[in-house]
Amino acid sequence: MTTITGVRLTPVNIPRTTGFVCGHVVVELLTGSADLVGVGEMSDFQHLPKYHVDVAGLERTLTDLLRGLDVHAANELDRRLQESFPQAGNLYDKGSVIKCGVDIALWDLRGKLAGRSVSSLLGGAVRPSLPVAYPIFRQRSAADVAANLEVVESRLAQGFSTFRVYVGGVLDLDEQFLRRARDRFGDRIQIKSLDFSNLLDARDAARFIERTRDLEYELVEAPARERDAAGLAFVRDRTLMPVSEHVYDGGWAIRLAATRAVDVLNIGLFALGGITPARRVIAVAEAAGLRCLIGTTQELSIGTAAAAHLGVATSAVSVASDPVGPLLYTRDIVREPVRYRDGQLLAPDGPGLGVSIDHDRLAAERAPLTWPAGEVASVVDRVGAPTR
Ligand code: GAE
Ligand code: MG
Repeated sequence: MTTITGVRLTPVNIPRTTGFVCGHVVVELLTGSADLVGVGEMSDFQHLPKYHVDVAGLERTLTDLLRGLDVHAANELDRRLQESFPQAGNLYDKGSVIKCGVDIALWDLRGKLAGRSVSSLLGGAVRPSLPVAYPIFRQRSAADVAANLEVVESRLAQGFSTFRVYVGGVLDLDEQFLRRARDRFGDRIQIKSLDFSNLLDARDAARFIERTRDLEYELVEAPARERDAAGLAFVRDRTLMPVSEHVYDGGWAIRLAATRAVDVLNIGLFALGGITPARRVIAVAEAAGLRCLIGTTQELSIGTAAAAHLGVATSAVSVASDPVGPLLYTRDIVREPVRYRDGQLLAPDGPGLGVSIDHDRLAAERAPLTWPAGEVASVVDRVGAPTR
């Protein structure tokens, strides 16, 4: 029996290429053997509401919660995590981010003990790699439109041909970007989705879809206010566009299925609390005949590796997924970052998640999580440095 002897949490602040700094917490589950440590990541706490968790206090809490438990006591470990961090029912619930970090470290540990990759523990890969869509962040000025067209050009040259376009801010600029992208790149690019991020109500989202539907995109994500299943169903029926929405818990997944509000469930490990609860939601999708994609908050390599293992081992994931964090951040804290090939994310070879912490890098990045003064809009859009 291998027991958990302690939990080590290390906060890091990693800037994106846009200058926006995201705080993450690296998780190490200790076992008493220096050679056997489970690694996880509480990814991207830089979402509203604008506060951070007390990392030292959380480390003590998690140590008390997990110490002495058998690594293979998955039911008891999950019960304790769910009981102590109940689902809040919103996308950026910090409790879910915390559970996710621990859960993926437990999968890593079990994989290391078995000498097998996490995807192998999940039943084996059903595809060699995970197709992903590269995100184009929301246009806030005419200059953004021009700059984002260049992003498409350069990512195309690197093998990414599927894009996800954030919309719902300045609609005229959104439309301008979409039209110019189609004119310039034609069918060399696929637009997987317009992601409305719940910024518009359903009627306004439907109007925008009607005015841009000639631009050929595969689906629309979150085209209604948060938790408005009736609004999503309205958009789906009115526009006949396939709809995807983020899932925050099993109850919401069941409601989305029962109200015929969506075609696709967006399965974000950060939102659901890790691989273990995500599998329960995937079972709902399978029972309801819905397709899935693996969503993202934009993780570093550890969180992205977890998404990759789940994605390659889940046949319901038949829509391009979203995790491209390692391409958006300027630095990482692992020895070998996860890799992308021809627009697909590769699940690292195991054992476990197949990524290992570079302790020099981790020490260099270690710093308290902070919230510099800045505009809420830049937090939502993930584009500007959150400083004035
Ligand atoms: O890049 C980001 O951090 C985004 O905010 C991200 O968390 C979400 O947009 C997410 C989504 O699909 O809504 O990727
Ligand atoms: Mg989204």
